[in-house]
Amino acid sequence: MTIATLDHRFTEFLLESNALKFGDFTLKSGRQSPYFINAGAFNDGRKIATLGAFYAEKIAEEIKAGRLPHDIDTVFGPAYKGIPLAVSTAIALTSGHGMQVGYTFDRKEKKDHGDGGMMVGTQLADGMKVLLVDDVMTAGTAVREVIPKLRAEADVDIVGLVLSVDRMEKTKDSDLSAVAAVEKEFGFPVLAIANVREIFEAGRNIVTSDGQPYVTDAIKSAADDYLERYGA
Ligand code: OMP
Repeated sequence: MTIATLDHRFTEFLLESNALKFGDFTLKSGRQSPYFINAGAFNDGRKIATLGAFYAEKIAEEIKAGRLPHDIDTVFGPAYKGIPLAVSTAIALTSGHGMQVGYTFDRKEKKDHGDGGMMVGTQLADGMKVLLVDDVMTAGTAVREVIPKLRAEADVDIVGLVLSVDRMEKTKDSDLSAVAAVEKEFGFPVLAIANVREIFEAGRNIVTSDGQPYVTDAIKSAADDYLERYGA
C-alpha cells in the first residue's frame, strides 16, 4: 500500500471542503484567475482542526529537515484570517507533536483600555522565535504588511512562514516567484503545504461523489493558460 503524499492528502481536503473553487475570480493583485483558494471554507470544528493538523505536519517535517528550528516560541497569524490558523496550528503542534508553543495575533484596531496591547495571545519579546502562518500567497502583499507590525513590538526572530498554498506566481516586476522574492527580502524560508501545480496534478485523480474528477480537462487547461502567463 502506498501512503498518499502530504500535498495529495491536502488537495483532497481542499476539494472536499469546497475551499478550492473554479470559475472567474479577480485577485487582490488585479489578476483574473480561473481558480481561487478560500480559507474561509474551513468553517467548522472538524475542518479547522484538520487544517491545523496539516500545518503542524508540515512544520514537523520542516523541523526534521532542518529548515525550521525545533524551539519555536509562538505561531503568529495575521488578523483576521490568520487567527484560526495560528490557534489550530498551535493546538495541533502540542497535541500531535508534543511541542510547547504559543499563539499570537494582531489587533486590527488600537485598543486604548485594559492592557492596551496590539497583540493577543503570547506577547512578543526580544529574541523570541516566531513562526508566521498565513493562508495563500499570490504577490506577498499580506506578509509585507504584517512584518513591520511584529518588528514594532519587539526584536523578534522570524524563523519562517508556512502557507496552505503557494500560488507560484511571478511578482509584477521580476521573474522571481512571490515566495522567492519574500525569502530573498526577509531572509527566512517560505514553505507551503502544497503548491498550485501539485494541487492541479493531484486533483486530476481525485473524484467527486458521482465519480467525476474535480479537475476536468477544461479546468486543467484554464489553469495551465493562467500559469503560462503568471506562473513563476
Ligand atoms: P497576496 O497578499 O498578494 O500574496 O495575496 C494573498 C491574499 O489574497 C490571501 O491572503 C487572500 O486574502 C487572497 N487570496 C486568496 O485567499 N486566495 C487566492 O486563491 C488568491 C488570493 C488573492 O487575492 O491573490
